[in-house]
Amino acid sequence: MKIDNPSRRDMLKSSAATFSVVAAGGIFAAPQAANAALVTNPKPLQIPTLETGRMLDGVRVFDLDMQAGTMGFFDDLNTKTMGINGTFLGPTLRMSAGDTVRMNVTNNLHENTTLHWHGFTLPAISDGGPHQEIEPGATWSPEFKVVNKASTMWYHSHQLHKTAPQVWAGLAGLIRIDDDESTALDLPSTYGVDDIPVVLMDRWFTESGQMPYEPSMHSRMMGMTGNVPLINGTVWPYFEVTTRLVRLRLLNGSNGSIYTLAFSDGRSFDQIGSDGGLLSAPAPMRALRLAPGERAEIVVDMSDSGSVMLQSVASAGGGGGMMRGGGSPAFDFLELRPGGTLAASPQLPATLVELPTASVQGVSKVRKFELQMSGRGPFAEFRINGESMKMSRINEVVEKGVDEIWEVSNASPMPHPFHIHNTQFRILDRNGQAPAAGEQGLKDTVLVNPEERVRILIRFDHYSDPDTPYMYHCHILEHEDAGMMGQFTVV
Ligand SMILES: [Cu+2]
Repeated sequence: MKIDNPSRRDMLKSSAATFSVVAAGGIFAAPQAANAALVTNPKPLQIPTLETGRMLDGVRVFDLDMQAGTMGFFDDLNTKTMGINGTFLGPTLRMSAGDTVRMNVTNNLHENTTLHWHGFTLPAISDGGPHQEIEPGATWSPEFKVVNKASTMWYHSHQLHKTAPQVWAGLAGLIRIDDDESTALDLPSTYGVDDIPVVLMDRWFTESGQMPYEPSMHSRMMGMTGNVPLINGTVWPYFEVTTRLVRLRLLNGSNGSIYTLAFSDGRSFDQIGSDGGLLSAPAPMRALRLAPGERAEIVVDMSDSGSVMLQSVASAGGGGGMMRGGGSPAFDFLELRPGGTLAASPQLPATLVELPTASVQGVSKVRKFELQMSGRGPFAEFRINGESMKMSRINEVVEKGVDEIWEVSNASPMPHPFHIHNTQFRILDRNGQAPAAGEQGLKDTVLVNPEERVRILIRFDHYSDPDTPYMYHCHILEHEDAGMMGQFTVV
């Protein structure tokens, strides 16, 4: 398949050049856009409000208002945005395993929307997918028990054909789940102090500071990417570090960018968690590839007291070039700036949680999913197993409580992050090779590279409903909106 010019590589090159950082007066000087209008000084990282909800008859209740507003990303410019209980993104919702939660989601927008609890195991009617539309002025109040483990989840719009523009505008937020196991571990866990929410995104800003959702033909094919990196909605943020160890809860909340994350001085860090919870042991690494929808919790040691930049490093990816390998853009995301003497941190535990071995012994049910792109420009088609998403079609019926192997293969020339609702699965292998340490834990989204076949071990333990389906789909939101999505029920 051939993709139109301009190539993504050229686009990324020019954006990197436009926003390059020059060293002057400090390790990292204020970056300035070539366009004089898009100016800002480095700003303290915005930490989303931590909401613990209110207790009502033993139920933890969150009130979430989806609304339009404006945001001052740049000096003297107001950008039209959407947010939840605010003008861009939403609060971090904190809950504990075993809680029963109720979400009162009110749609104050002028269009239909939904709110999906990404990563959660929950009843299909509470999932917040395309079947749980909320009309303007209406309130939707799903209730479910938190059966997931301590983890970093998130919530975002999942409106049919409109997920990409609505998330682009800002309809997303983080969820933090704690449990007894995580609380007993001596990990950095003070929100906003040594346990930091890090929502990674990029947005395309116009000269007037607006970020309209107007994808080119190229962006519809490759996923919408931007020229300005944002962390928690902050342009050019720094975080003042006060402790020796810092835990970052990373979410790739972008529409279509795969980031290769690393620190500017090449220091190593430990990954301690994946999408659905903590790993069995810290996994040391120097770079981490994070695709849209994926989360990773990492711990970085700041005891040397030097400033360091969390970057997305330009990479052509594996497999020979941007198109085949899924390259990442060059962005300076977040400066970690130690201030004064750092408070001592407990040593990172050598082991974290016990995870059962992912074994295929006795598993006989295998389902195959092939990710497909065909055509180009206005005739581009996005399918899974030959079918584009159709609300009235149930593609798969899965039996509750039965182990299955899902084989996800990529027959297209670019990588796709494959996300499955209502589950945390385990990656068995990629083209027969065992996954890297950071991918051996609980996952709900897995990046499938071109010509790759990823096998996962999956089971739906908790709920059944023959009428309401869950989704599986590519988490490049332009692909999802264009039909790279299917539906399954659990019976
Ligand atoms: Cu895709």
